Amino acid sequence: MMKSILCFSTLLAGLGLVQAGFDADSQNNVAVYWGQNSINIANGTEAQKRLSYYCETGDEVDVFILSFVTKYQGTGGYPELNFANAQNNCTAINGTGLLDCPQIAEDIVTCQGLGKTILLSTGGSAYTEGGFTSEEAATESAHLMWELFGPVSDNSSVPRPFGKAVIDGFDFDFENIEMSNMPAFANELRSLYSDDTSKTYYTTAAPQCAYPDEADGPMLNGTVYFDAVWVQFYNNGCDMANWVPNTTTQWNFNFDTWDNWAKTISLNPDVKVCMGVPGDTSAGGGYEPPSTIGEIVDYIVDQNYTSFGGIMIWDASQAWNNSGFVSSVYSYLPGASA
Ligand SMILES: *[C@@H]1O[C@H](CO)[C@@H](O)[C@H](O)[C@H]1NC(C)=O
Ligand SMILES: *[C@@H]1O[C@H](CO)[C@@H](O)[C@H](O)[C@H]1NC(C)=O
Ligand SMILES: *[C@@H]1O[C@H](CO)[C@@H](O)[C@H](O)[C@H]1NC(C)=O
Ligand SMILES: *[C@@H]1O[C@H](CO)[C@@H](O)[C@H](O)[C@H]1NC(C)=O
Ligand SMILES: *[C@@H]1O[C@H](CO)[C@@H](O)[C@H](O)[C@H]1NC(C)=O
Ligand SMILES: *[C@@H]1O[C@H](CO)[C@@H](O)[C@H](O)[C@H]1NC(C)=O
Ligand SMILES: *[C@@H]1O[C@H](CO)[C@@H](O)[C@H](O)[C@H]1NC(C)=O
Ligand SMILES: CC(=O)N[C@H]1CO[C@H](CO)[C@@H](O)[C@@H]1O
Repeated sequence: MMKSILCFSTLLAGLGLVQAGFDADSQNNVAVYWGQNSINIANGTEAQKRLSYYCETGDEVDVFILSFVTKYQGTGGYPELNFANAQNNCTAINGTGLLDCPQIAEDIVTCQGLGKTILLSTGGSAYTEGGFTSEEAATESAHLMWELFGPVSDNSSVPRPFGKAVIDGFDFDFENIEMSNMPAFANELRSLYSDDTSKTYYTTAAPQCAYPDEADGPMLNGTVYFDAVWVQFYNNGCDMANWVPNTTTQWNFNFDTWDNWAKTISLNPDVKVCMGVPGDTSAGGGYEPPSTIGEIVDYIVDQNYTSFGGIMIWDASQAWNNSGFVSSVYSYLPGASA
């Protein structure tokens, strides 16, 4: 058994397929947010490109997180979407804030064919809805999200933004806002995952490193089963810039807190804690070059923070303009194969 597994991974490495989707047993997962064009250039070579471009050129990336669903209960009672410049390739769906995005649909299939896990994130710093007024509204919305983005159902007539493409799970990235009734939403969605046994669906969140996280806190408090969290170790007093080399006593950089959260509070004690980093100097405060990220990862591993699961990068547009960043960061992760 062991031997055939080894042969299989050798074969994959030989083909140059270094990564193949989210792996809960790995410490070298790489997740990248796509959709918000954070480089903020509308046209030209530096602007965000279509999703498949990043999947085809990002061998080291396991997970792409599409951002963002900006509302759960928007115009016409449907969720709303925003993909920055990528939505120029979508059309509005009449009577809703949804978008019909055949190119993203095509690219989701292409990316999944390359082994990538594709998640859909709700939130972002512009999210202002604050969750749901009741548990009933939350569970109803979970069913609608599943119908819109989960497996295709013959008896459903909802306008699916990605057509027949089916995402691999849902991410929560709520910031600067108090959220109501989110555990009910997340748990209902998770219970729907079992409707489709043809593949594994994931639930993830991107809290700030300051603990407890105000916005995602109620979901992280032992109430919701998360497969991974992409903790934002940027823009905060606990971020990577506050890591001090050559000491085990870190006063501010707080990966220890999150490792402890994983092992003692998280509903899933084997949840993976991935370190969220900015992809370039202006993608977020506290940018560090790959070599420093590598030193921080060494510290995390030396401290036996075994919940560590890899790196999250915000976002594709900036990381790709920062030549070599993604592959270099990957090379410093435990068990990296290149
Ligand atoms: C929009 O579509 C064009 C034509 O296929 C493609 O080259 C471009 O990368 C797409 N842009 C985005 C941001 O998805
Ligand atoms: C959009 O829907 C409204 C009613 O919901 C209808 O009056 C209108 O004609 C529709 N527009 C298009 C372009 O389909
Ligand atoms: C569609 O049918 C399936 C069973 O085939 C059922 O579980 C599901 O609730 C139905 N969905 C809707 C929207 O009616
Ligand atoms: C988490 O749960 C504890 C105990 O039930 C409670 O005291 C605390 O306020 C909760 N924290 C958050 C962020 O929800
Ligand atoms: C501090 O640690 C770094 C690696 O993290 C090492 O390269 C350097 O030599 C150390 N410096 C001292 C003074 O120990
Ligand atoms: C590292 O942590 C794990 C639990 O996560 C524990 O089983 C193991 O004994 C620890 N190893 C060391 C060297 O402390
Ligand atoms: C993109 O990368 C180039 C080359 O390093 C750099 O000169 C430019 O400032 C970057 N663009 C942005 C918007 O960061
Ligand atoms: C030539 C070209 O691609 N123009 C686009 C530049 O960006 C604006 C704003 O996003 C689009 O509306 C144009 O189509």
